Amino acid sequence: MGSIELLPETLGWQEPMRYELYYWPTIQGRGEFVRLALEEAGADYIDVARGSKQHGAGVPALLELLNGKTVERPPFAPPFLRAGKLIVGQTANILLFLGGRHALAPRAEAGRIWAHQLQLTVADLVAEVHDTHHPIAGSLYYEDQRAEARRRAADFVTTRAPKFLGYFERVLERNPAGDAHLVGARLSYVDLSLFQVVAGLRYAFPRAMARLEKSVPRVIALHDGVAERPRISAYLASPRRLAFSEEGIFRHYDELDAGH
Ligand SMILES: N[C@@H](CCC(=O)N[C@@H](CS)C(=O)NCC(=O)O)C(=O)O
Repeated sequence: MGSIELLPETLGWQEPMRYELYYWPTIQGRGEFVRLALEEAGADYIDVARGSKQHGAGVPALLELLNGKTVERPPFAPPFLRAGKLIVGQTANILLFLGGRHALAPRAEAGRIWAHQLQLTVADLVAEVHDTHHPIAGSLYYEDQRAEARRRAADFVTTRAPKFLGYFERVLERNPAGDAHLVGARLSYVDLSLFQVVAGLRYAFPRAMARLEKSVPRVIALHDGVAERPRISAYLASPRRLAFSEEGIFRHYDELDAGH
């Protein structure tokens, strides 16, 4: 992976440092939004929980920071990112941090806040996607909430997914700098996240997406453009990109897709 960055002295480091991403090792999940930003930035990072226990990594290292009694600012849940002494949690907050450091967001405040606003909207969408298969409780098996999942997913594919994707389509349409990007004239972390949303929705709800895609051509064009970026296409073809599965957030249960 690419360049080594210097963190500003105000954050307490002068040494070149490697980011440590902490996320569940076997799924894309919310960690994927961070991975995509790190990959596009060519940042030097390790995916700690995917490393081996012998080298002080693996899930125990993640749990140590999550549950450790001495962490002054403990994250609530993965993903979180360690940058030297700083531990940053919440996907949208991690991206706010990385966006500023790797030119993946505008520098000016209005643009930065706009990007963050859109990312928080992605987070809302992700939570609703999760709830299509776990509408009652994350601690229960899907099989224990199938009836509720069917009702929830039916509303998601007919009402919520069109509303969210239609919103991002309008944002693209109204961008004064052109409809290739959500924010300004350049790629931002929000574009990377919208790519992931489209890829995930296609995996989870292929029939619903086949219908919906016709009404959001700019969103689909953005997805395709991101997939073709050299660092992203290399990442997608690499073993670092985990496959979608029924363990992650975007799950394919045929009975939850449209037309059932
Ligand atoms: N709002 C947080 C949600 C984090 C989250 O829910 N992480 C999941 C994995 S994707 C988790 O492990 N949650 C445990 C829990 O909520 O108890 C974010 O966007 O990062």
